[in-house]
Amino acid sequence: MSKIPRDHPRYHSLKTREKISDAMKEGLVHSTGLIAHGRGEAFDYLFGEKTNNFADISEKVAACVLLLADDPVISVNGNVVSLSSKDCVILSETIPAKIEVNLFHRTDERIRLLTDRLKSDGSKKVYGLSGDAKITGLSHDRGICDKDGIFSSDLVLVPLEDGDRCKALKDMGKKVITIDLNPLSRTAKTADITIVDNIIRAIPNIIKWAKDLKEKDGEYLREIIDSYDNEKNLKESLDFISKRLNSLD
Ligand code: PTJ
Repeated sequence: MSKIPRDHPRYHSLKTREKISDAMKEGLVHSTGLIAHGRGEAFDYLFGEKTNNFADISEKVAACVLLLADDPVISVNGNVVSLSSKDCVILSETIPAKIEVNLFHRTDERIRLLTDRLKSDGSKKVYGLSGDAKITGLSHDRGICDKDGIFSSDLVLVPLEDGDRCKALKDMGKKVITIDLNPLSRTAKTADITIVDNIIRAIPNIIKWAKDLKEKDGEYLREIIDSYDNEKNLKESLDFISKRLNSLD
């Protein structure tokens, strides 16, 4: 039972820590996932723990790109499932998009546990277990994927990872959306659309935008996408941090 009092000023942050720590004890999250979470928390603190305007714009554009894709896949790891399993399932149904478990620290046991969690949260089909294809040019286990999932997709949503998979996916001709609180990460700089926001807030806001925009025609969505500049958006996120650090706000 949680000993965190509701009136603690850091209540939500501490509850989230507890959630991810429990998920590690259950075997869903890898121990290094806690370190990744800490890095995210530090950036979230600098961003005021809210969805800023630049993030809201990326979330709207992400919804448009997902709605226009032929075969989109939401790629999930231990951290993503432990924090946002239900939201990932709702997003996959809203678009619709496939969900695939893709792990850096890959074991059959973790894939099974994460698949079971997504299924108990409502997902009818989860990809990732067969691992019958390879992302070209990746030597580590994050390169193992499903032929009918990530391998044959045209768009992949890749939240919470800093590494070389984003570039490898782009080299295969896919579009990539990432959710990453660190605007300086390799993935943040390589993706087509970088959402600098906490996944806990980002996925519900993409769902909201997707519901709002679902009935619009392709031309309307393409105009929103064409007016977006990822590099400019990343720069705005960095300007936000530097202004905040200079103003002691
Ligand atoms: O589950 P596995 O085996 O695939 O392992 C996952 C690891 C831990 C390897 C994966 O999460 C990872 O690659 O971690 P990194 O390299 O530390 O990258 C994670 C990125 O996500 C960092 O840039 C963090 O700032 C960011 N991040 C962490 N928590 C959040 C976040 N971004 C948005 N929302 C968060 N809650």
